[in-house]
Amino acid sequence: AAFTQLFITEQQPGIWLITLNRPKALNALNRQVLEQLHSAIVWIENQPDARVLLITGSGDKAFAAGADIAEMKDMNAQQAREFSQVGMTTMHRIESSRLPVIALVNGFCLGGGCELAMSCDFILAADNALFGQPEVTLGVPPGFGGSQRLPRRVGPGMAAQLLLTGEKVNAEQALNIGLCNQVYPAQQLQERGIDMAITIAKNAPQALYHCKRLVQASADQSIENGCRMESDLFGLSFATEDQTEGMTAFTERRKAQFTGA
Ligand code: CO8
Repeated sequence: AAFTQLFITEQQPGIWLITLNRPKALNALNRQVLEQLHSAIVWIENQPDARVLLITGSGDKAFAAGADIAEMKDMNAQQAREFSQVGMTTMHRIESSRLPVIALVNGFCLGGGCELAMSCDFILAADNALFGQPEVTLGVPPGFGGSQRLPRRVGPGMAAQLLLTGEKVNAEQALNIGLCNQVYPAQQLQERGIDMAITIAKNAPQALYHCKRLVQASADQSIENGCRMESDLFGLSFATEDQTEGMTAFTERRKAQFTGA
């Protein structure tokens, strides 16, 4: 496939980076970008050695400044609902990826951009990051899952404040409310993100996937159901070679070499 709106690079063995590439439009998410992003994730997952996925924006101004307003402006209700579904599908595909996915947020991360970042497992931010859900200033609510993912990240009260004011928060404020996990100098963001991805990639792939699913389940299920799911996945992991390798390596006082089997 030709990815005209994205760069896809393997930064380190198994560590893949998708860079949104519409810097002149501050990486605004139009239909083509959303569809290519979806295809790119599937393509990367099909690389057997892929371990971690990073998503960032090209240029030094933006991760993504939202869904493409020019493309949306004249849509009717039916078309808008359909466009929303395209975005929703891509966001859900990221969330349910077999790979850990980290958003590296450089600059503006607004509307659909923030919704994209929140579909990732977690967010690392540059010190110039600006987050927000300014949809209400355009006369609409969020359309790519922001009303559901933001409260899960920052709690309902803070989510309501951000959604109702439409105001932006800077990297430090985003850190304080738990929207991003770390803030780095902009020039270091990519390198630090890759370092964290390398740390993650050393761990057992199936265990990582179980953790990811369990964290997501915690938002939607009773603690009883979530803990039952944890027991099930814990049990399942004892049927993997990586469990044997991980625990054997510990007793042999060496580093485990996980294969994903
Ligand atoms: N869509 C399309 N183009 C955009 C967008 C966008 N979201 N954001 C920026 N651009 C374009 C500008 O039009 C401009 O293009 P040009 O040079 O051709 O005029 C270029 O990017 C640079 O932008 P600015 O000149 O405005 O740069 P500034 O540094 O002056 O300002 C801002 C940067 C503050 C980020 C400003 O561009 C801005 O406010 N952008 C819009 C932010 C926003 O409101 N985002 C939310 C969009 S709504 C949304 O995401 C809903 C998601 C769900 C959709 C549901 C489907 C129906």
